[in-house]
Amino acid sequence: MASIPHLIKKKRDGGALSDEEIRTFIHAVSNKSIEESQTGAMLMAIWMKGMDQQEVVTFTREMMSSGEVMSWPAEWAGLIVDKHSTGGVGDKVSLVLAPALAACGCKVPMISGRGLAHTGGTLDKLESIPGFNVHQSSAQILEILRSVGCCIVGQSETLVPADRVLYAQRDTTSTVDSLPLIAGSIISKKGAESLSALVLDVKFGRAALYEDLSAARELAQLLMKVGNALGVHTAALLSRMDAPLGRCVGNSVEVIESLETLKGNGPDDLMELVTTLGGLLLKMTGLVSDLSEGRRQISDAVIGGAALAKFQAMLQAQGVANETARSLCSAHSDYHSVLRKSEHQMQLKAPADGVVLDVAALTLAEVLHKLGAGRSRAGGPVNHSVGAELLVSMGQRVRKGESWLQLHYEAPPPSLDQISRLQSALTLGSHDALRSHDTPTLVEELLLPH
Ligand code: IUR
Repeated sequence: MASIPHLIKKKRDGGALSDEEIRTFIHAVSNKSIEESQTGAMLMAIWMKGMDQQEVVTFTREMMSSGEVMSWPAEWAGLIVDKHSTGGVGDKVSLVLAPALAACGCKVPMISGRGLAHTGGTLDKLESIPGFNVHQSSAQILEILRSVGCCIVGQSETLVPADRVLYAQRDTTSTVDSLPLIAGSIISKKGAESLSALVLDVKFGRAALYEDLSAARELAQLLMKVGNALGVHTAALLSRMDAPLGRCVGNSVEVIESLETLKGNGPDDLMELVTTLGGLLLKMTGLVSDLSEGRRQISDAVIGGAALAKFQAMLQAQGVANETARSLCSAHSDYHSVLRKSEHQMQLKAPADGVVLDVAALTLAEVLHKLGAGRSRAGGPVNHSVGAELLVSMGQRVRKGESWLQLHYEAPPPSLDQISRLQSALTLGSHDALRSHDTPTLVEELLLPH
């Protein structure tokens, strides 16, 4: 068997690692028989020299096999689905999509993440609901899928342990942004869920992992190839992430917007993404024969209340008291009788007459992160009640002094510089500028498996 220094040298010199060599490396990572310096050196060699497709598939398969691989009852064959997003601002798609898919007959063992850099995390959002428990064992997940059809949980200790080690070391060795390492990390976890179908929401734009559309497309194509090679029917869409999705950014404010969406009052952009991602999954499972029928079924599940009923059942199954879940999901909910409201609110006002031409998601997210909506260190707390709500939409005409952004904050209050950054996130222009400004499409491209 080749020694670890030999494998590092081979990759450093631009060679392709054999299946056996990749297996040796991942085994050494999983059973901790490799030094941290060696893992770091290999990660940097992969970052610099890349991997061919065969290497990425083997790397991903070996990572997947480093821990538990879930198994499901035979009668669910073809119906186990999930989605992955590369991270956005105001992206609350999972909270609406998981119950909508369950209402359409799918089984959704959704494994989500926490906030990363300026982007929000689904688990952080759900934890603003008192009692919600993201830690569920495999046996509990199976039971929730049997009784409800969907759950949203964190990655357990036993699922892809090699990713836990590699991910932490990628962070400290500046090797996060490597296509093979990203693909291995994301798809190994989805493979370990033993999915029938997976849809990827790969973002591009100013607040996305990759600003450039072609770079996002390259990642999407690689993720699709690796997913399909591992036997998961995988499709992707490329969606724009310049402005926040919906009107709310934060944790509990996004839960409220998700609940409103499940009550039929969702913003158009969020509904478009939910119905497209869900429609693709319904088509891939064979539950519908074309995308437009899939979109219609997802939309009906959301508008008609079936998805809301699933969401309520999921909350109860994941530890939320029945009375709390009922109150959040009732028609005229007083959300703040359940979700903690921030101690302070402030309304920012438009500085002049004009038309809203742009809302910069990245600027909003960075300021909110500093105000406590995100983590200042790995494993640190988030303040669930910090967030912002846009009171205007793109293209809307506003008057000088009109409130356009509601900020929810706690001590210490935002500095003058932070307020001015928030103000600069919204761009005002003339009506003529709006006319010459094409409304950008949200979903730019669909990439379907053959
Ligand atoms: N999310 C993951 O699970 N893995 C990654 O490498 C990235 C995001 I970037």
